[in-house]
Amino acid sequence: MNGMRRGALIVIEGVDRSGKSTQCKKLVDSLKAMSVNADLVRFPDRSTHIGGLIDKYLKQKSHLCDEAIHLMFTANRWEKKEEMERLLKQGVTLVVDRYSFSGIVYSSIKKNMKLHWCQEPENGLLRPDLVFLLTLSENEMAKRPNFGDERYENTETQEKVAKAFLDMSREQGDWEVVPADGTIEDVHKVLLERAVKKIAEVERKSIRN
Ligand code: ADP
Ligand code: 2DT
Ligand code: MG
Repeated sequence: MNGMRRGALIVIEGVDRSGKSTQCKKLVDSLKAMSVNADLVRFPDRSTHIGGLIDKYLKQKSHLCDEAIHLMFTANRWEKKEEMERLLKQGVTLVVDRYSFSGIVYSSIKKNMKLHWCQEPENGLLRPDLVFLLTLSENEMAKRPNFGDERYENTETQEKVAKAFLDMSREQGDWEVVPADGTIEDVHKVLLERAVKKIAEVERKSIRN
């Protein structure tokens, strides 16, 4: 085992259009350009069977009760756990576009969905080494391109989501709240610098559950 270095598990969270997908791709590209082994993971992963059901729900082509869709999003993470762990052990850093925190936040803002109930099935999944929370000012939120027509893509939900993410960030270690109003390059520079530091910091540590 001597000489084996593991990859880091780095998650990017935030409201819709905060730049998560843009930043995830750029981060993976820059890490690869620096010869760091890195890969992109996204949740929901719509390519699996469960992911297909989630896709239909998000596109408003199906109805599921709040509890059922919550557990499906969680199952979509559980079905990727083994593969993610294997990659991390092989030294691949995983940059993850949304994770359990989106799962907890988007469900727990719904009526009659308790935070604790939403958190429970996430326990035992791989614990990220670093979570970036991208935040937008109200002004910048209004300037970003229009919402699509998926479920949750409306101002009222997004305001609740933004607040719930911030509340969550106050309770956790390993979170970096990154104001994401700046240019794509400015935000990228901040994320890359912190990610590189974290990758070096955890490479000899064990993977956390
Ligand atoms: P998310 O994945 O968080 O929903 P995206 O990365 O898809 O966000 O970005 C949403 C939209 O905003 C895209 O059109 C993208 O090009 C644009 N965008 C992303 N980052 C910035 C930025 N820093 N400044 C201005 N526009 C941005
Ligand atoms: P994007 O594919 O544009 O990121 O939108 N969601 C996501 C949940 O409700 N629970 C989850 O566990 C996850 C990962 C947020 C995906 C939408 O799905 C929501 C927006
Ligand atoms: Mg996205």
